[in-house]
Amino acid sequence: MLTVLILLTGCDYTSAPADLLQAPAMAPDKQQLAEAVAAALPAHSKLTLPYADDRLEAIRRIDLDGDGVEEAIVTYLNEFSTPELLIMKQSNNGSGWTAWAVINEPLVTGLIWLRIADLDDDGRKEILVGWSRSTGEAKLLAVYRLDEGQLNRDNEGIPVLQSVSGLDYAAAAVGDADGDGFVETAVVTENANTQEQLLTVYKYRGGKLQPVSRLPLFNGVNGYHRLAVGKVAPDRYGIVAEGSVGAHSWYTSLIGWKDGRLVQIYPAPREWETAFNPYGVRSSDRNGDGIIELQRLKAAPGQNASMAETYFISEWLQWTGDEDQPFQLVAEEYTDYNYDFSIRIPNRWHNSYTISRPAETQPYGLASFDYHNPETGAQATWWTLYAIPGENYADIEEEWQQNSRHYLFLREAGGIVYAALFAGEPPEHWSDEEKEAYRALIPDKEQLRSMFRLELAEQ
Ligand SMILES: [Ca+2]
Ligand SMILES: [Ca+2]
Ligand SMILES: [Ca+2]
Repeated sequence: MLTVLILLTGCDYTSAPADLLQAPAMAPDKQQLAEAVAAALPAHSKLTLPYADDRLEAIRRIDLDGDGVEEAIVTYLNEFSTPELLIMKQSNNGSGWTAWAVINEPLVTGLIWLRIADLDDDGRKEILVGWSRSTGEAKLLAVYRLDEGQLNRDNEGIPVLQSVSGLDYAAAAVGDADGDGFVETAVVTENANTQEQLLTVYKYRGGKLQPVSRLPLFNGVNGYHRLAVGKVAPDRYGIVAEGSVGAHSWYTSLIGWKDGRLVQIYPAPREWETAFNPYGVRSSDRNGDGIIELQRLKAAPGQNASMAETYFISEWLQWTGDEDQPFQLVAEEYTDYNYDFSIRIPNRWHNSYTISRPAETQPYGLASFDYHNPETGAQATWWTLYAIPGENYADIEEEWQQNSRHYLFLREAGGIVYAALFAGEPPEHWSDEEKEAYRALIPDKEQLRSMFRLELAEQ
């Protein structure tokens, strides 16, 4: 229905998978909005998503002005493939949607980031937009607010909402950075001449982003790409900054406060090298307790493989705020970024497991989870995670059944069946004690099910 309508009105949804933009079965009010959007956008526009965004909606509904009625913000590429935003308002009697204003900026090439938050706690939300500009120019972070006074008309008579504040930036995030209950904006800027990487925390006051504190960051990065802002220990707030280094490494830094000024908490000078990871990391609140954990990659023990073939385990570390024991391990996981799943490692496995490449005779096997005794060197597979194309699963399942193998269907998603195949018994020549240790740690089916998590589906 929607697709047909959109094609008729001259814009289409092909810039992102259609199912990311709208649920297939649309409630009538959603459909009404989608029709209004299609009619309001210029011919040959395409809905788009900010490319560093975790919300997969090109049409977002949110009450911007605090009057209890939702507005809609639409992100799209106009007929010249230039990114713009359209704000739609509902008519007073709730009978429909009308275009209120467009947000655009001269000479921008891409829409990076969009956040909507009440920055000054006045009950009205501000709109933060990260724009990319042509090569060699810093990205632009601009703040907008619904205000008739900020409306100008462009030469075609279309109302355009002017930004109230704007600055160059490399990375930005919004959140309560200092624990005062209000949101701040954390921004990293890079100076192309001096290579300086500067973190600034801003409060939005009097219609402007006002700097509160600044801290130079480690500048041996290609650039900082991700910031996370909020609670970083049970009673501490701050910022986690992550940047790429060299070809594929990443660097992580945790910044907190001392006497109202930003200070670097991690890495401390003596643990400098621990802040580097061999591949990309994304620190976040992984265990759902409201506190951001640092992600750290370590090679699964007992491997003798090239870097590219090595399995890495993610350790999720939470800052305690205590100087003697500054970090606490809250979770270990194995994540496969090609197939987008994670295996949560049970605590009882810690120091008794590793991950290995499944034997060549096992097609579709991605990773084997092994008993591993670091003292004796004993290692044997408990079970192997399979990702099997849906059309092949029946054949493989039949083979497993004919061979009386124990296996577990975990999930089917995106045409892939995820399943676990149990290995069986530990090697004959092991000591009884080692065999017992092996058996004691085999997960049962319920435990294994709870260890498996599909990242995309469960975000
Ligand atoms: Ca506000
Ligand atoms: Ca705050
Ligand atoms: Ca957490």
